[in-house]
Amino acid sequence: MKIKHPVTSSYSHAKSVRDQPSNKLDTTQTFPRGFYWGVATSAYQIEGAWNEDGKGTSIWDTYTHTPGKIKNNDTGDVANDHYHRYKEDVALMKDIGANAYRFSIAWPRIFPEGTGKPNPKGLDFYSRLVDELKGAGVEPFATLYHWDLPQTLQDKGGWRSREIPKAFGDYAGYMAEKLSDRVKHFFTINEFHTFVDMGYQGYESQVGGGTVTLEIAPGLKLPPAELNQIRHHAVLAHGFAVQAVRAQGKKNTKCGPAENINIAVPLIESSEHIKAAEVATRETNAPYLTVMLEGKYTEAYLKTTGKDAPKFTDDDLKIISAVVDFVGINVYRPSLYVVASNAPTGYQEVPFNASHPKMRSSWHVIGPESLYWAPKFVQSLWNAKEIYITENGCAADDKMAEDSKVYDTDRVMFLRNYLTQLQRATADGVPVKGYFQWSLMDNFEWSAGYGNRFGIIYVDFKTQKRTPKLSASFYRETIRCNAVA
Ligand code: GBH
Repeated sequence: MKIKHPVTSSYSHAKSVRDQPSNKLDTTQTFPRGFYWGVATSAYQIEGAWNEDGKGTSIWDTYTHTPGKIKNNDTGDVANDHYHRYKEDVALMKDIGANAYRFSIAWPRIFPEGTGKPNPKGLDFYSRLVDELKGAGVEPFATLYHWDLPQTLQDKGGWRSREIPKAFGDYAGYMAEKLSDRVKHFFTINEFHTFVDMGYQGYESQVGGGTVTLEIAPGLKLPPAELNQIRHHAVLAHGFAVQAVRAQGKKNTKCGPAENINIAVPLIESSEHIKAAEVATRETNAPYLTVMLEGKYTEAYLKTTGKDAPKFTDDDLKIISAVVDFVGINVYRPSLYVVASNAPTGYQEVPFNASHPKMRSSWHVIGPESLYWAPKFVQSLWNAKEIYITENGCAADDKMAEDSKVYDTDRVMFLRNYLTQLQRATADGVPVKGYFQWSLMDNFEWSAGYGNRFGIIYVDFKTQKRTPKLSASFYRETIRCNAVA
């Protein structure tokens, strides 16, 4: 019997065990028709060309050029040289069968000073990239901010300043005006939670035993009141951007956030624990997704922050909660919760056992069910009509074997388990429209430098040679069948 593959793609279907009647693909386990199977990257992590074609300096240029900040003092000066090799990289996406690509735009390439006069050469790069993608049948999804703030804006106070949200809105509107003839989906800001907490406070993570300090650019350590104000500015910037994309983009241009939502996973799947985890999801994301999607800070958030609560107006809340077309969430690790009827919150977070399995990154405890509960709660709490998994993936100790192949068996295991849970969510009717694997290729992993490899394509950073790993074959087969391979 012939199996129908819901994903229509231009490359020919190889024979696989699934095409044999005895191993017939169970169509109840497929993903929805028209599902976007994507790969993701960000500008600073892959582009290189840090001072080419009129690009302004970003806080990441400054930060990585400061000795001692990054492992091995690695920088993104050259990175994957994607700025010059984007055609080769698009061809690799096409070969995997990806039908979507999430990339980010470097704000200082477009506005070298953050505001004012745009740089046509910067825009031209993204315009050529988008054309290349469209030509390859890969739908472009653009992120407007993946942490590379123009240095001139940092010099004016960075995200502490209320001028940044306005400047971000102007830049967002400009990009929508220039690209929305071909780009139909814009993400405003990548990981509010991470860029604020790790950039402006720095904090310690204690998962599975050891303690690691997590910090990213600009590497400041501000007190709670300033931090809460920055959080407020970040969501305000998102709101201005949503309004601007809508005002200046062509009709049907869609816009939403890409947040690393704190994923509260019920440790035990019974109704009381599930309810507790749902409440925890709402409260632990109060200054980010919750205020964006509800238009108000929760009472508990305002109470716990007290005198350090952000200063805001009713108008701010209206802007912050500008209606989004979709909610993007990055899913890497769970936080575990149980019900706690005597706690004022009603829930309790459970620490990870020291032997809890982890991937290569110090913070990366494994929990496949986070890819079920995260979208599930985004739907149940906020009635999201469209959800994207804007990132999911892991770092592993990848080495090239003597036969020049990379056998990342652990990444295949990781992806299979997580994707099975995502399928469970779509089967439940959770409106997940697409999934972006982080990352297309190994790249500059922030403070960890080039040591932590997140790609499904291996990169030799001396030669820039790209080699698809075993996980790329797994992903190709998953896409081809529209079901976990
Ligand atoms: C994302 O960072 C980024 O968007 C991407 O650029 C990056 O390369 C990728 O994922 C892989 O790291 O509280 O223990 O979770 C997200 C991951 C989220 C990792 C916040 C560190 C804080 C420690 N980060 N997390 S913990």
